[in-house]
Amino acid sequence: MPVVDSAWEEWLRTNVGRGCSMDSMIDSMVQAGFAADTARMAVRNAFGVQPANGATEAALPQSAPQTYQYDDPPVARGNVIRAHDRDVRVLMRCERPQVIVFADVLSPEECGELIERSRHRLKRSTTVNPATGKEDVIRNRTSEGIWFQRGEDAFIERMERRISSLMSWPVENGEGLQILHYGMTGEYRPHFDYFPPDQPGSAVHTAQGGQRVATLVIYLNDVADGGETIFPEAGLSVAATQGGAVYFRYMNGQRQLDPLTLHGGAPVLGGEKWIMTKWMRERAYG
Ligand code: PD2
Ligand code: ZN
Repeated sequence: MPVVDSAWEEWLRTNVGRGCSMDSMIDSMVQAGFAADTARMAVRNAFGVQPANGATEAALPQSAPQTYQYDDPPVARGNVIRAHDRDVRVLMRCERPQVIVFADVLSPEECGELIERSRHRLKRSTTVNPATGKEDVIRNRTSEGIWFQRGEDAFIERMERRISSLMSWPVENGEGLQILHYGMTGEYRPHFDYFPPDQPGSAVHTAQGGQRVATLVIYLNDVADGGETIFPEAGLSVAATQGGAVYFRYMNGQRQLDPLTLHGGAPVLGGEKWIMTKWMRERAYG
């Protein structure tokens, strides 16, 4: 008989976030071989329900979180967006999840300069451990990275002004720019960029600036093969082309988080991959 291990806990969290009903989740677990009582208890726990003795399913409070409500993203409409000092072309917009693909966010010279400034400063990337909030080097993320401080110099400040204008979100709410390098086979397995609200480690990160609301990943080189940014729940894949970028927004005006923004960096199958990432917060950061 299966047990409710960390993989099942993740499944429970994801499906609650997606707005699945308790009954459908209990059915799925029973079909997977769980005893009905075990399945019911695990699902009720995941919904945060503590039934009084003898309470029936029908009498339980409806505590399922609402499904994510898509409100208008802040990014300007149109096929070309004037972003501070540069015209950026829109290649694709997806409404659910909210994803926008851009071309020409950076010039080839700007991409080259960012790579050259970073090459000698790279360190193996870390990921936030959701339980502790500490940074861990883990297998899910085989890349090396560096951070630029916000407004570190005039060049970085110009990049930040452009990105802020494109994302229509204040420069002050941005984390410092991060550069990542992936070698052959390097990847970043699917994850959320927001801090999971139900995990104790997230409070450390949201104490300053609040939750992350949106991400812009900018590609600094053409990747010969693989290395796409993938959105497995949406069936979307964005190819890495120099100066292009993918924007995705996962927090709406009601502070709900969109589970369809699960995303990853597919393994690099040929050549290497350089990206620059900007994460925006709810409020001023840093
Ligand atoms: O390298 C990427 O394409 C990628 C994909 C998903 C980067 C990130 N997430 C990230 O840095 O959060
Ligand atoms: Zn990410």
